[in-house]
Amino acid sequence: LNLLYKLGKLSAAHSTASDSPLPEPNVAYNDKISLIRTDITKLGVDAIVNAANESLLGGGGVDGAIHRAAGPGLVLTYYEQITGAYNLPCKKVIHAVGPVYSSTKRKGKHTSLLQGCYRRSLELAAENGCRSIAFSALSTGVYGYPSDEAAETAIAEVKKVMDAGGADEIDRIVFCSFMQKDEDAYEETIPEFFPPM
Ligand code: AR6
Repeated sequence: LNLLYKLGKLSAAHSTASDSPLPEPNVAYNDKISLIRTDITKLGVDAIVNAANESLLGGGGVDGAIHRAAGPGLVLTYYEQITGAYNLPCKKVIHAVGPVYSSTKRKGKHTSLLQGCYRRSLELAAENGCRSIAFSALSTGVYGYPSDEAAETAIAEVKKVMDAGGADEIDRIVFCSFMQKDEDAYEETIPEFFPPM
């Protein structure tokens, strides 16, 4: 993959971009955006974004993994949109409730809900002094959002926030995928919005 060629340069940049160590991303698109396929609970970024639900009690998927790795303290504070990370290596967890996908619903509705998750998470990260953030692929598991549509919405919204200066205080934005289908969707879509350096 020709996008891998910047990895050497990227890892040098990473050591200064944040005081949180991060495993080598799979692909770097510029100094700020990268893609990694891993278990998000292992990432030592300032904030990870959980794909939560409205019950506030945790659940399956990435939510369950985060709760198991964080330990029981997380449940106590989970009514907040941003919490401490307890036993996780990150510093904060942002709990975003993505939309349930329905192909029969008006497309604009779930698109705007998913956009709001990415926008609000970046706002919360910036407000809380987080310099690095890793997003799980919100709504693409139990909530059934098609990977390509979700990736396009996620990446376009992050770019929009960046272009408006809303992520100026954030050094690193990581799209963390877990399944091959989501990694493929990001790999295809990110270069449309962030051409490789
Ligand atoms: N690290 C990173 N990504 C993960 C991990 C992990 N450890 N485990 C799963 N994923 P989902 P949703 C990916 O179902 O669709 C929960 O029960 C997964 O491959 O976790 O937003 C909540 O409590 C997928 O790409 O979240 C809600 O009830 C992505 O995380 C509901 O599921 C999101 O899949 C939310 O559904």
